[in-house]
Amino acid sequence: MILNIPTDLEAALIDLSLPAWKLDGSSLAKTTMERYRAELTATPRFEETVATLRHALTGEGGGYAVLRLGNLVKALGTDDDRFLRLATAFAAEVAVPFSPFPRWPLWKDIGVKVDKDPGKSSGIGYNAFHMDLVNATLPPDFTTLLCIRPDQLGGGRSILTDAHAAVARLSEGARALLSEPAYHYGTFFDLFGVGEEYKPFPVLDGSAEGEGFVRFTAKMLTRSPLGRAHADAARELARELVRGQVSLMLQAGDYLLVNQHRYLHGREALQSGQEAVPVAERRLLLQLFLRARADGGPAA
Ligand SMILES: O=C(O)CCC(=O)C(=O)O
Ligand SMILES: [Fe+2]
Repeated sequence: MILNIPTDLEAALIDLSLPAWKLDGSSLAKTTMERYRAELTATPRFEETVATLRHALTGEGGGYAVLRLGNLVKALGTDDDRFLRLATAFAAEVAVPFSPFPRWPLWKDIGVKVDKDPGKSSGIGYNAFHMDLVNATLPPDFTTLLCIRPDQLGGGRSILTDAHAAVARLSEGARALLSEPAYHYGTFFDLFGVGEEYKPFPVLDGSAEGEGFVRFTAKMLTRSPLGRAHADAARELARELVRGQVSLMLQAGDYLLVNQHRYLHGREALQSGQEAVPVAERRLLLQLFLRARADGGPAA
């Protein structure tokens, strides 16, 4: 769902000046979360806005949300971290922000590289439906993407699909194959806070229907050698994921949050002609991962 924030909240957030965040290991420090929370709960209608956001992500039928922060990025710019601190504060109301990549900053740049594998993170092609960190035993509970600049040529729509709804439309046979540990994808190197490498993994983990991860990436269909029957079952799932997809164009300041237990995400190809766009004007998203609190609650 798309979530606009109330005008009075917007005005109060623009006036707020949050301190720089601190990390505790690879997670946002508890002191920072408490400080941000204290500052934000004093703004008008903040509590009801984050309650709506949480419900969109974890309530019945939910799984993703776009929080529209366009007026905030317009007012604050991106020369300093003020806008990013506000986005971090909203994220921390959902779950604990963390970086699985020890040497990288909390927010990871996803820019546009014309010479990269087009189907991957900062490539220019179609980025097929996937879960982030699919080959970890504990993938991030939420993956979030903050749009700083959309593709000025008009491509790169975000795609989302309800993974459990797609699984429910599969044949029994396909579901049985997808429940076998016969899938693998990618490398696992120097990651933090996401458990161990999971290889091979089952797409369906035996949780009750509609529960658990649908541990899937359509990228393994072209990039990992899979047995014939298992590959066919995965292709059947990929087809259903596409059948159920929604797509949306993120605008500057839009913050997309995805509950990885329910939805898979991806990206349509960028518009051709990226070579002619100066690097500093190309599409730019910032990615942040979140770990659910043990009790599922919002408090820091
Ligand atoms: O470029 C996008 O919109 C999505 C990128 C993505 O899903 C990723 O890097 O994991
Ligand atoms: Fe992703």
